[in-house]
Amino acid sequence: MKDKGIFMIERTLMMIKPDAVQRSIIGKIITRIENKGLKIVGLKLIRLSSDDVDKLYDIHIKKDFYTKLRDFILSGPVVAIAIEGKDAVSVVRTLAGVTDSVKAAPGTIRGDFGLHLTKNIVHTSDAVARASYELNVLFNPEEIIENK
Ligand code: FUP
Repeated sequence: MKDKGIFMIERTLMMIKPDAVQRSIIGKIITRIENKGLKIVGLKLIRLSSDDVDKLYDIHIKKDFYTKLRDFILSGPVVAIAIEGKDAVSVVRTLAGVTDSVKAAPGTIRGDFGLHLTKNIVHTSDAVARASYELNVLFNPEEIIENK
């Protein structure tokens, strides 16, 4: 639990999902990260392997929606973004909005750009330890660089 007014410089992962890449809204999403004052410290367009998806979503593998989710993530390229800044994990999740785009508030990425639960525009890490794990799944160490 953080004290009031105390913040941490954190790193987190945002992944722009195939629906958003296909709709050519990569730039609009990246602009929101930059407007917020967060720093991009890693960025690439990639196609994930089935193994990558299993690692990224390991906690969901047994769930009934998993096959649909994996097929969707494999359906096209994604953009992996390593982000650094004050309380980056929670700030980036706030920028993304709640998981179901139908329910996500206006002003959030999901709230402004989508109407789906599975095709929900972006993935974001939900905790510092999880961010470290997920960044490691999608980036080689040398692909994340200082950007002061
Ligand atoms: P989030 O942390 O907001 O990405 O949400 P979750 O970890 O709860 O869900 C992971 C992914 O599974 C999301 F992209 C949405 C998808 N999902 C479904 O497709 N169906 C469900 O019933 C729940 C989640």
